[in-house]
Amino acid sequence: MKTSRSEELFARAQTRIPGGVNSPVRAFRGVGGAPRFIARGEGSRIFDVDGNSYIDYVGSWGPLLLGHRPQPVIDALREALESGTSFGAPTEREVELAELISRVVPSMEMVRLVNSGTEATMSALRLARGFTGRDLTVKFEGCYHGHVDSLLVKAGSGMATLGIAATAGVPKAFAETTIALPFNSIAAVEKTFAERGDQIAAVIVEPVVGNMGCVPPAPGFLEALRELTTRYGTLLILDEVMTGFRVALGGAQQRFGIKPDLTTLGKIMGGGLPIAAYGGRHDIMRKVAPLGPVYQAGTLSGNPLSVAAGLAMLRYLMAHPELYEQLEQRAAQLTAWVPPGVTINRVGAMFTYFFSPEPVTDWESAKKCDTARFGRFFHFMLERGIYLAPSQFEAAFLSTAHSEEDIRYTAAAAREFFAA
Ligand code: HOZ
Repeated sequence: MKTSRSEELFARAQTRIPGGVNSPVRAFRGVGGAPRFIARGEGSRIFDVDGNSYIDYVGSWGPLLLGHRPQPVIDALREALESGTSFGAPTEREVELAELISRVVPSMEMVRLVNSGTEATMSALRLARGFTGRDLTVKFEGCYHGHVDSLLVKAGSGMATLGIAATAGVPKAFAETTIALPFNSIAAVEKTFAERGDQIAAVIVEPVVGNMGCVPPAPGFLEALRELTTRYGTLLILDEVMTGFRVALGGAQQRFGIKPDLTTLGKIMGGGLPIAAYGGRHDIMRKVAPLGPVYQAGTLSGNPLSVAAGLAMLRYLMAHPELYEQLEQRAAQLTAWVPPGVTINRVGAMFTYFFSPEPVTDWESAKKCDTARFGRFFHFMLERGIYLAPSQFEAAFLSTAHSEEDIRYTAAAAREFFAA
């Protein structure tokens, strides 16, 4: 496979961009080698600058539930572009998008649009502190909620990939407002609440973790979080940036029947454009400026292009509920065969091949994976035109554009690797 143009670009990029990339995991440090520079995408495939084509299981890290360049999103963007790119003033479509989100995710009684998942979690957390008058947050080891200062404690995703336990640049006082507990441990949460429950503003959790690889909640875990937070007057924030509109139309909260106080959304809700949202109970959201004292703002918030793409995406998903069954079946087909020495976790159309024979239920078990072998698997698949996330600690994402043939080809390549 010829990769010289990607290599050239990577060398050039590294002189002007830290690590040659604009988000760390893309640098391939978790698997070695030079990243492929992508020229375009279509359906289930991406094409690099050397002309190689890959079946794409990254899907822009989750947003592309309909694959690359889905017609409804492209049409909506073309139309929106005719009217302007940014106004910094309210538009009709923002109202429509907020209404639609509330309809699909009923716990989001009011919604504020922002530009990225990081902004959504940062704002939700500030709101939780402003609403409760408390400072502490409980998060879970291996969960990643964007690069919010106080949440970069034992975080997953790039921090896990690069082995950074606590990032430089976060004041100690900020980090000390966060209590990181093992995911899926009800006992740890109960103990923490018994000791400091009256100081905890929020519990924030990825209801299905995507950022240490895919790790589902143990039966009863989310329910216990709901019960404990209610008992102590703490807000429960479900970070559905990855799971929203993916594990079910109404996200993980629909799939697992949990009603959070606040929700954060991103990725799919923008149809591949930068947009995110936070929202929840009326009484909490009414604390957000200009109604209340919790300040949050943004010039590009509710950007007309992102809103148009998001509306087109969500309308399509609402009109085609059957696609979730198709995604479920295809993902089940792809992950049906469990290779020796591997654990596969899957929830709907997100999954991870963990290179560990043990169940992976939290960060302690995830970090036991054989990352060097994962790296060899990654490159074996890449050479065969299959593009997986370049880290053991990220999830793979399936789209409706992945055909049965894509799935068969991918499964056959995986069997070939494990047979060798
Ligand atoms: N950290 C995000 C995935 N969990 C985004 C990675 C990227 O866009 O490079």
